[in-house]
Amino acid sequence: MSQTSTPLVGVIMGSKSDWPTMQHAVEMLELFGVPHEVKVVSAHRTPDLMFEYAEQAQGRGLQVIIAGAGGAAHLPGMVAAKTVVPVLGVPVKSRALSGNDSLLSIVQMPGGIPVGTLAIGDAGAKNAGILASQIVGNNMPEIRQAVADFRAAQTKSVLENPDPRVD
Ligand code: RP5
Repeated sequence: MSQTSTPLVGVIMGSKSDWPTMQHAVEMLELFGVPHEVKVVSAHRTPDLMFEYAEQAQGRGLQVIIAGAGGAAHLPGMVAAKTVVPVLGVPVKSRALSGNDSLLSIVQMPGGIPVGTLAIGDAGAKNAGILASQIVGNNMPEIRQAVADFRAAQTKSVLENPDPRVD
């Protein structure tokens, strides 16, 4: 589904350099037909925009925010601090520390302001897209079914190709 539908999931990231990772979240949202939007929102380069985005998220109808960031990755936690819309954090693999810095920055939220933290990098972004679709799917049967179909296809693919030497 395109960005022209009223978005239910907001995908934000700290930098354009995060897009090669975060595109995997968007691929899943598109696969399941989840209306979404995509935007660069930087905690340290555009702090006012970050607060505005978080403050307006609920009123604009967003049900989940996926926030990806690398290094001193404060974007997911800061956004979560300003909205009760659930935030899923994706630690982007950093050049200096391979994303270990991003992971610890995002996952170690003090009790009281949760960020649902995914794995470092592409797998985390992909799973954030799936998880966001599952959350939205609680109230949208067609999206829930699309996720169930995806899971069934994955299972079938493994069961039909059990020999690890054959592609
Ligand atoms: C973070 O700093 C971004 O999320 C990105 O992962 C990292 C590096 O940003 P750039 O210097 O590539 O813009 O804010």
